[in-house]
Amino acid sequence: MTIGEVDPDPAPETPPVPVLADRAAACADRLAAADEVLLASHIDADGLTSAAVASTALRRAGIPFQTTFFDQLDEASVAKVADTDYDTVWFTDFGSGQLDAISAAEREGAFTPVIADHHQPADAETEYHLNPLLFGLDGASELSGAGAAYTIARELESVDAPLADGGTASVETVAATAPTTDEAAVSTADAPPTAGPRPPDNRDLAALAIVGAVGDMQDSDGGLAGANRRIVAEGVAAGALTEQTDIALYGRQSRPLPKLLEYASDVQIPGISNDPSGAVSFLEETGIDLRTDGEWRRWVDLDGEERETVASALLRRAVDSGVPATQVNQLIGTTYVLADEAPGTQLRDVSEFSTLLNATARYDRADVGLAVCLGDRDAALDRARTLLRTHRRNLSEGVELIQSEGTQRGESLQWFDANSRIRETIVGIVAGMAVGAEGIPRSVPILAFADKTAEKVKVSARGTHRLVRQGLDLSVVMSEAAAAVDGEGGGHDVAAGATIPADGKEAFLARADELVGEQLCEG
Ligand SMILES: [Mn+2]
Repeated sequence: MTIGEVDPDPAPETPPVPVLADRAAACADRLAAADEVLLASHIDADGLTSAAVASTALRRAGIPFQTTFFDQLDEASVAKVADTDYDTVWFTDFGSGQLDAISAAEREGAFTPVIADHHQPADAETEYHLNPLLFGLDGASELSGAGAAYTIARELESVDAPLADGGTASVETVAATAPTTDEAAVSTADAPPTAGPRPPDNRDLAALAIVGAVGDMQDSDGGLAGANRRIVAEGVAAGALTEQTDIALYGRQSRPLPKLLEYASDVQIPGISNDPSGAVSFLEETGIDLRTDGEWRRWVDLDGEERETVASALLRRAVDSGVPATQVNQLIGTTYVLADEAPGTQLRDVSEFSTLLNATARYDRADVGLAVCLGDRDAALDRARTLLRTHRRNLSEGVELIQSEGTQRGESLQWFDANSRIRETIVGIVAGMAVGAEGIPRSVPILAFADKTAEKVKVSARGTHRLVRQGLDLSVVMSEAAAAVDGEGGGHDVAAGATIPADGKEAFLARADELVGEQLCEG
């Protein structure tokens, strides 16, 4: 196993995604011209990192702003935004899919939108709309919401910062509460401004942009690709990120060695995966020291030689037990490390960082996740870790529930109705994790329903890249099937969601089944 790094980009003045540069510059100019900006972002790991990238860039540029989060941008939340006094609203990690509602508000003079998103745009237009899909890039795999925000952040560098370095501290840096309920108005709350001098450029924010991309699962098939690779290169050049070839198991930084192997679920290795004593005896056979002062060591505690010993033994074991070569190859992959974070913490590894953020966002604590992104390593980080423990328990209980009950089969899809037994904010993650287990085939997409309110149901849909290659586009399925029952939906081809009236479930399901059937038949 060798450790390799990407070539550092020698030219910080080169835009990270050249094809987006003009649009990013126009967006930055519009933001710089605003008296005060309302920053509205999505509640998930990509949305939180988007908000962190955007708010740090605004603060450094001396542009006053407030931040707010929505778990879903719909007509009601756009109306709430329109009711505020802000004349400029920067939407990150959402906005494109709701462009019809947003551009209608713009035409009425409510606000000027600036959008940094990567979801499928609705059929409407606005001037300051930055989305990779508008420029021939793949929004599902090449650039995330945080990456889109990053391209604008790089253009905001050239904006003067009269207040930020003026010492008067009159710039109000504001983090958000989490107005996720339907009743909540746009609300914002004070947060301590992040200290420190303004760096020479915003390339350090590439690290957060990559956490967002990985949080949106853009690193499948051997690391990040496309526009994301340029952002990685900028992060490496700025010293914020390192790229390594390493064992591709979740938890390299924080999990005890036996758990690292036991919990690894992407590639099933007989006698190790889901086998606590098997994982321990496998490690004992490698002959490396497994404990320090009685405590299990973690992957990050091993030196290069020890890592190589364990990785080679693991590959050998996989091959010997008949794991297909394509899967064996997946055990080693490209990993990304946040160079400034302490080794052995979740923040050091982009995958673990993004999971930590999801654990805050999905439990109405976007403020905690944002504070961690902005540098809080005390109370907010403690709180985030507690939330993560709860999140893990809920995920494994949710997966167990789906596995024990199995899915219902339609013609072209499978579905599971969790009612209130799985939180609607994590039902999509749970459905994705459950796919591939016994009785839950990968050959058709899965739809999972969970109650949102008494009247509304959340639907999360997950497919596979193979199904997408066969023609599946869940973004279209969710938006069209939702429209058929007066709901709203959208997202990506491989993962999408909708909110529908509770009494529209059956009609929604029938329409979705039909649409998936048509897509897979034509594709
Ligand atoms: Mn996203």
